[in-house]
Amino acid sequence: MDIEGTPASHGFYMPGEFEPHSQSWLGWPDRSDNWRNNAVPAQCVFVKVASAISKFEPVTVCASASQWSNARNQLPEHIRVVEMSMNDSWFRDTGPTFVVRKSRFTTSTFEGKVAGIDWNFNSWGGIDNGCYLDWSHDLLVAQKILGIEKLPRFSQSVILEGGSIHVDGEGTCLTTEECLLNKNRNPHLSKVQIEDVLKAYLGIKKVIWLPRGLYGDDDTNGHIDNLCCFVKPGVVMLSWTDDETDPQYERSAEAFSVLSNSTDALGRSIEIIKLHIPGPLYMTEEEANGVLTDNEAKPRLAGTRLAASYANFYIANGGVILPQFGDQKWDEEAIRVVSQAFPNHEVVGIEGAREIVLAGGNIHCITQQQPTIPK
Ligand code: KQY
Repeated sequence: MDIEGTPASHGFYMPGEFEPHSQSWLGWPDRSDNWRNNAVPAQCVFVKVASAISKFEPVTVCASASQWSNARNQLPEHIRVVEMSMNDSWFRDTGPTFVVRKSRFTTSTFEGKVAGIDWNFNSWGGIDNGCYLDWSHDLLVAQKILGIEKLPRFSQSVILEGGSIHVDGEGTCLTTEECLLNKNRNPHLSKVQIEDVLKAYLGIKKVIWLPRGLYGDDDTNGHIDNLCCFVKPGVVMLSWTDDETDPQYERSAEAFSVLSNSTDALGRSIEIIKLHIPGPLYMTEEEANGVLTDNEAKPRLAGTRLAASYANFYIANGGVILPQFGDQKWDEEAIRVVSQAFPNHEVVGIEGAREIVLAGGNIHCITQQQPTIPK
């Protein structure tokens, strides 16, 4: 059901990821010009991620027709597998942004307390700058998910990926100028106009703009979800490095400065928890050679610095699903820092998350939470 008006005008807002979910959605990777070795290693990691999340909440994995049987065979039985066409499997960005409301507005034309925003999408930058040339199936993913769940849909022509926003569910949104103000997304919109869209669609009151995302996150032009996230209202976990010679240092330091000089929508100052990045990690010759080269997808080059961060985790009901990169020191430190920040969650490290980074994202980017109906 398509709804006229904005989510906020019907009383909807986007809850924080740390609030309760009814389920989580993932796609199934298969394109061999982005996932090395015909996506076989990546599929193993997606199985690990989906299985880990399913210990905390129901999971649905969507796979294209040619991959449905393969996905079904690899995934545990309690995970639902649905056939769905897609160009790639980044459901944070192509899935709906779910919104909720606590009661029906008297002016609202329909019942229901959960709905979804179906943003426009251009493959992270369009024909000239994007990751692949045909995103026609991706454009329908959000609508299909909302159709399966029989949930109302708010369609929006503005290009926006879910990985470019984080909210605290209490009126504050975090994003980066590098992505949302990039001319390859919505060149016709000013910063104020973009803020107005975020307010009307996410039901927020304040946007905190960080200048840039993670160093090397060129696929997404600096998505916020690779740099930082809300642990809870008033507390942000920020990717960090102590190495001042690392180009990431300047980016993290400027984000730290903006956050520490900001208040949130409720006027609170923001507590910042530093989460040290791994590495630096680089794409090997063997990894780059495993990716099929064609004229459809962005080429992958050996020696490229990987946009790897632990902040790209998924918060499930009572669990945090955290990337691990085979960097013993920083992997262990990330488990320690995240466990301390989420004392009521079990932190589950996913070994082999490097496979997802090789294709340009991580665990948060491949997942999409569907919130429960609020009380
Ligand atoms: O960071 C994300 N939310 C998605 C990454 C997409 C990379 C496409 N190659």
